[in-house]
Amino acid sequence: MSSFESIAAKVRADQRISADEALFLFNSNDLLAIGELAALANERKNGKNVFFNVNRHINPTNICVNRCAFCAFSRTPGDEGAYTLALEDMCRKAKQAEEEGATEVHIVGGLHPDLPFEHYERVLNAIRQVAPTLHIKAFTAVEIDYFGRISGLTIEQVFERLKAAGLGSMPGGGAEILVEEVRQKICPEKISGARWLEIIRLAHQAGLKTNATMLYGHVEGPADRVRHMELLRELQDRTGGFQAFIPLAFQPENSDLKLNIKGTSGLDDLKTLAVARIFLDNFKHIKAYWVMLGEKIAQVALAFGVNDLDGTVVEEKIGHDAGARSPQSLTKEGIIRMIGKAGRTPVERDTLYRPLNSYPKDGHY
Ligand code: V47
Ligand code: SF4
Repeated sequence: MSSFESIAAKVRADQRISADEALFLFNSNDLLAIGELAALANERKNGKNVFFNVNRHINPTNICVNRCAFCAFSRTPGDEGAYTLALEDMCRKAKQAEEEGATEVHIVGGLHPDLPFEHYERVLNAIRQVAPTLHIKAFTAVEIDYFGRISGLTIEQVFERLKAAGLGSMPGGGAEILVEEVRQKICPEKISGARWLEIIRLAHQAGLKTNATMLYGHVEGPADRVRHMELLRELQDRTGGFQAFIPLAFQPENSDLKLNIKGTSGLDDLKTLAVARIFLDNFKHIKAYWVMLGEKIAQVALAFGVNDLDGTVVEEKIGHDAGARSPQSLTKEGIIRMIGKAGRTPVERDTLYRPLNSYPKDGHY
């Protein structure tokens, strides 16, 4: 039988908690006590430092053959609002980002029915040429699996080719909830949870760092969230290739998931981040993605075990097409102020978490 005290004793002694214990925390309403433990676990790993980066998102196309039920971003060819960016447009966005001080471009998009694998190599090569200082973090495991299918290449070969074209690391999307019964309800066309884990394992084997996300606040229950995180923790024990864990709060507008919900509660957001921080003892970074959480919850999350606020983003479509109320973009100064006002030390990082600039914790924000 779990009790809060026995779990707290483990966390204080820097010991791993079990899946049952994580579930116990999810089922508890003592948010402040959970938050305090998460803050302890985080401080041990990261001190007072909170990371952010200056980045820019580019979504090359919203045309997608999968049409996941939760996704308000995707379109079928011919639908109103369907788009595919020209190579020149992507290059212009990347170059402008570099000129404005970005260090990373984050590229993810739909699974386009007609574009060949070579198109994606061309995108990476072209961006690398016009904006050579940008780190290219691109393509979810779902896209990588698709590239394998449309090209006939093995996943190992896909990674070799993309790395040769300039791929630096991968984001953590497409994980959703890795439990099959949940996937069948929210994204039946998408690769299985087991396949997502396999592609990520191969990415790590190819020397690419990745993140891991978790889409929560829809049909899943606490046990599904815990199982999801347990699968990630097991893979991280084997590869060490994950950088950050990023819970994504489901935005319910304009999606085909007809749930009578207005979105996640602030309490659930904070508890999810805190339990993740405690349970995922082999992940260094827990990221509060302000786009889905809103700036205020993301800031409060810094007292609940979070040590990363993502970045400036600049142009966000996936959450905003689904009704996210956050701005499309934050300035670097705005992020520094959010972190500084929470009593933490803002640290600008590059994609691989090397510190670039840090700002005083008690500066006048
Ligand atoms: O995989 C789609 C999610 C993901 C909705 O790795 C939705 O640094 C909420 O993975 N409500 C893509 N979420 C975005 C993503 C990401 C974002 C920021 C940083 C990183 C990183 C990764 O967006 C998808 C899906 O899970 N998503 N629709 C929605 N309605
Ligand atoms: Fe396509 Fe990704 Fe949207 Fe699913 S979540 S429909 S795979 S763009």
